[in-house]
Amino acid sequence: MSRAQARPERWVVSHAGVRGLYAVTPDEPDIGSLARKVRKALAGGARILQYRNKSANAALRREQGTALLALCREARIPFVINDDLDLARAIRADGLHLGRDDVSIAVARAQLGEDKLLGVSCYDRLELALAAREAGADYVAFGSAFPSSTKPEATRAPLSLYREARARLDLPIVAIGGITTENAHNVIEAGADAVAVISALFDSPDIEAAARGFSRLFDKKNP
Ligand code: TZP
Ligand code: MG
Repeated sequence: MSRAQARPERWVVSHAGVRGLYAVTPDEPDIGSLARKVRKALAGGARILQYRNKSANAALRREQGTALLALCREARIPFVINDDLDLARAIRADGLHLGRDDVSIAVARAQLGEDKLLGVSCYDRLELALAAREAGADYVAFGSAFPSSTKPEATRAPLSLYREARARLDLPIVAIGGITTENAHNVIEAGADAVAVISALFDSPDIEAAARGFSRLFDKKNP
């Protein structure tokens, strides 16, 4: 049985599921406030949620991850954990997002199983994406697409990289970094299947409207 066939059917954790607005959480210590923000992003059409909190300790991450997983189950969208394999395992999240300082795809796959979604940060490097694909990644992310106030030190990925990746990869491509409803069309036209967004979504005075604005940008693109 292929990996796609083996995946659970309660929600679409498949290549096709990585498309549209990919909401990534801000470092927010207060669970109530974080959950309220995420509810709005989901109401506005976010298609996938990543829990990323670089400031929280393991106990807070567990508490927040558990709360957000429940919201994603209700909304029937995949819930992905950034960095933390142990947390992804413990709460049975739908997937894990890995960067260069995290465990390998092989280790994550072995520990999480075939039905989980594994994403890999590839910065500005197509060769990392090609290797990630070989190692069994389900999607790859390139960025920072634009200057990011959340991660100002991030390497910049030129638009030409998204085009080249689109031509050479049959995996979903996620663009991240400084993406707003005004500039997102550039990465979508260059081949990104999804836009991963923190500040332009969660710092917005109207998170639901912002999410809707991002989601609408994908209406014209074929699924
Ligand atoms: N990786 C590259 S830029 C970035 C990450 C995690 C931060 C994205 O946040 P924002 O606020 O959408 O620029
Ligand atoms: Mg990481």
